[in-house]
Amino acid sequence: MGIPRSHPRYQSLMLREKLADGLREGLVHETGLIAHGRGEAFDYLIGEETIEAADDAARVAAAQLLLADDPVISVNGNAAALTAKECVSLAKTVPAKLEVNLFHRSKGRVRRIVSELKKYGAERVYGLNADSLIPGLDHDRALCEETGIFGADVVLVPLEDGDRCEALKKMEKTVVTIDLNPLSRTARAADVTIVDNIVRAIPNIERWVGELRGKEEEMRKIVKMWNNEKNLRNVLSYISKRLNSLQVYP
Ligand code: PTJ
Repeated sequence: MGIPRSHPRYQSLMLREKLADGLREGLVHETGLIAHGRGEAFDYLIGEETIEAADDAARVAAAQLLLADDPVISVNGNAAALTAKECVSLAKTVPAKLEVNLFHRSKGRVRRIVSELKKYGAERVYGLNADSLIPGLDHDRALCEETGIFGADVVLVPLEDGDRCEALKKMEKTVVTIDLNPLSRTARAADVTIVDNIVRAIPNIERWVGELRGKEEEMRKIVKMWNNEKNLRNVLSYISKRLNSLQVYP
């Protein structure tokens, strides 16, 4: 569909188109469209921009990825449809491994997402040869690779469901998430929650990786000082102040 650039909702409509294309190409699960709708609603509430609290979280996320021994970026259908190129670029910059991990898992969809990431230059993508299980999960999202997510110390899990986030925490991994819903179980269980649209958050983490690389002392300090609960409270307070200040008829 040709959406004119002049359309006031151009960016948002383009993201919908990307997801619809992703569904047709077999990257996105049907329910991914519903998940995106929920994300859109929260994006509206924060003003469809990276707010300060999200930028702070992206900075800590970059520090966590740089300080990690074995960082992994987990990619699902929505993440692949919206940010395959950006995920590959971030993985190369850190460097971090990429693993496809799906809630509604099918071998075909894992294969298609792996190819999509390779199309943008990923050399190795984990996920097809799942040989390990994340303990405590009784659905397919438990399936992962021993040398990928299973063995990682820091995992970036965008657009996640709460269960896996909690299970990864129980494995003593550091979990970084990107979730527009500051009230989700994932947002509350993760060590670092970036409340931002994935399309803005991934490039922003990469920008911070560039800024922080080599500044080990500074990175250790910001990781130590980080309080995720406080940051989520800041997001909620930002949203409520913003809503109070909005006029229905400007
Ligand atoms: O590809 P699969 O099979 O792994 O399935 C992926 C989905 C997203 C369908 C699956 O993980 C799922 O059902 O997720 P949930 O439980 O709906 O959670 C998704 C979260 O991501 C929600 O809290 C949304 O608000 C949030 N979200 C949706 N779109 C975006 C987003 N957060 C950031 N950027 C977005 N574009």
